[in-house]
Amino acid sequence: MAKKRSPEEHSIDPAAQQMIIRADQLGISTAFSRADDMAPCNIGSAGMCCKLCGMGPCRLTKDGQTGICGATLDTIQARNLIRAIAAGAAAHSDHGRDMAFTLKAVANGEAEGYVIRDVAKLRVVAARYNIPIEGRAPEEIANDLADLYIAQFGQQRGEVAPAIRAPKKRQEVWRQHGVMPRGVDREVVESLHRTHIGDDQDPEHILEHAIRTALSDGWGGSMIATDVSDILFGTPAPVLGQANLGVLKEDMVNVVVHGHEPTLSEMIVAASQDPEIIEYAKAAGANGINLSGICCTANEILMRQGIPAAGNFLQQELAILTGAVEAMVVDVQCIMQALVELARNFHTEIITTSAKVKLKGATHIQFDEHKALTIAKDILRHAIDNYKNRGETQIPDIREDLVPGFSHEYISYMLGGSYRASFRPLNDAIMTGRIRGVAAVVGCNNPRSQHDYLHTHVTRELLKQDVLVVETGCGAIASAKLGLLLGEAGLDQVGPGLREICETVGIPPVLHMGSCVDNTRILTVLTEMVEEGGLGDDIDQIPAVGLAPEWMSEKALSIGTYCVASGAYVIFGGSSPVSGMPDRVADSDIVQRYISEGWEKLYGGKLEFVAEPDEMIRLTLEHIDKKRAALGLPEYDPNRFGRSGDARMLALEALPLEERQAALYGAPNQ
Ligand code: SF4
Ligand code: MSK
Repeated sequence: MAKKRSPEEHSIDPAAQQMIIRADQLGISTAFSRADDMAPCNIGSAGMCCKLCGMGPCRLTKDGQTGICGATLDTIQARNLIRAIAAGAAAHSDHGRDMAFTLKAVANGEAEGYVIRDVAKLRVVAARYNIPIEGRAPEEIANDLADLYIAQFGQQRGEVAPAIRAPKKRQEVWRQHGVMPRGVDREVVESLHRTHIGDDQDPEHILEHAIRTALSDGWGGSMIATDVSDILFGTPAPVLGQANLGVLKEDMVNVVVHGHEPTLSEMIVAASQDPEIIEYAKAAGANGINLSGICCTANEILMRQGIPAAGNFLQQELAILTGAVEAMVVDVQCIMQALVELARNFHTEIITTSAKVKLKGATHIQFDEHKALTIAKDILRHAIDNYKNRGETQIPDIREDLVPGFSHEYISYMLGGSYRASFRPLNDAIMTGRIRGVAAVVGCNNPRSQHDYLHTHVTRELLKQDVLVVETGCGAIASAKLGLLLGEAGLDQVGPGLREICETVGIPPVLHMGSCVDNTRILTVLTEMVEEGGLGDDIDQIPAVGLAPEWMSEKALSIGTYCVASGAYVIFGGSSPVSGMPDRVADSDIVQRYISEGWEKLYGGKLEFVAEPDEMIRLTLEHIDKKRAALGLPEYDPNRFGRSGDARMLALEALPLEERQAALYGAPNQ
């Protein structure tokens, strides 16, 4: 049995620590305590177990050993990996499919309560696919775009449409290696087919299709999900929000939305503002309804509506432990089955809403986009009716402000203004060395490591090194809780050149770009940086790295792989699902080496698993500097910058008047 860790070892977040202590006092298990109780299987976690058929499971723990069918260790590892990637791609893409069907329903006036909020984005996106836009109503354009997007899932031949938005050279790389995705469902199905007993048994060939499957997610299903969410609910722009369990309110009906799809949560936001519902809450003795989010549903409504985030993945149970949550409304992905059992200790009602996700013991209120507002109100009434059942509460008085909402459209606008929106200033800042490079620090929490520590440690250290950080998913919420997503609070922690840029543009040093499907926004930023010029002609030349320090989901593996296929160096923390045990079984890390060195030769990007956070930081900086050198950019030198902007003004203000004037205007003439 693994060692029992203290609350401080479980999480760096004091709000989380308080609830972990409460769970302990009440004798309730959480993912933290269960992770202590359950040591991971070292054979399975190294990718050395196959259970694809009834002759197995086969565990390959000796040199030269094969499965009963003769499968070698590298084949088994490659099959395990591609299956995980396919599941991740399927989850993201099914989300995208549902969004596309909602767009279709809205375009045809069949979706109660929804409107097309961002007509400008609709027109821009439709025009990319040559859908006529001039002189047409938004609904007509939306109908055509919805048809095109719905078709991407079942398309059998050709290329998924959003792939034309990648840099030209990148598209050629994909065509040349035969990994351009044809249709989303086709690539996922083929992954499952190829890994059935007796099919594809050449690991490199299997992993080639893993690339194609992941690309069908990043440049397919996920990109569709992000586009449609923006069109229907508005493209994010900076907004003030709050994060952590302290956003729950003692005197209000607390409804926590959790999962991923914004379709229902956006309607719950609208319904919570309905005077009739507010009145209903007041009649129940509450001061109103307090909505908050967990995981990526939190990110969706936080970045568009400023609705607070109660926490990230590992805080879903902790929110219930406050005793103050009347209803936790879940849709799809990252929802722990433990919620129902945990909620039995309190009054919290767990409400499932997706036709795809039911939990035994939860209340199911089926979501239907055709009558979304009615369903949202129904859910809120359930929560309000439950308010009277609330018992003793303990809400940590801990929350932090943040500014999320940095879509690629907004980044381009903030850098160049309305009339000359552009990535030029960002490219220039990298080219001069004010910004050393860019890191995307994204992904989940994992109770095997200290909650939020790896995310925030890596982020803070990179900021000190003048690396601009963009974040999504649960990682973004981790940084938010630490104050890094708030300009003034974060700027004293960043390097001198980056600080100048943040002060000049007026941005926090960490940009919150959305939920986990929104990693496609990062692909778009990288593409626009390439198109802007000065940083090479493909994504693999940009001084940029992707990191998922606390990953746990299969979706993270799909994201990591599509970023590699797009040319990025991607570093995952924690353990590698294909590590093998080289100390016990020679060459059992063939697959691990292939997805690094092999993929780099083919795609310019590589996927590596690095457990040690300081090593992650070292590798990131080394890669950024290598890419800078290859582009012929000046070597990074922190001493060249930092003498302008707000910091300089503060230093000047501290000087006596004469010295200040001399510094500003030169010494007076004698
Ligand atoms: Fe064993 Fe081969 Fe069956 Fe896998 S497919 S369980 S290695 S016999
Ligand atoms: S919710 S996939 S834990 S980021 Fe998107 Fe968070 Fe990872 Fe789920």
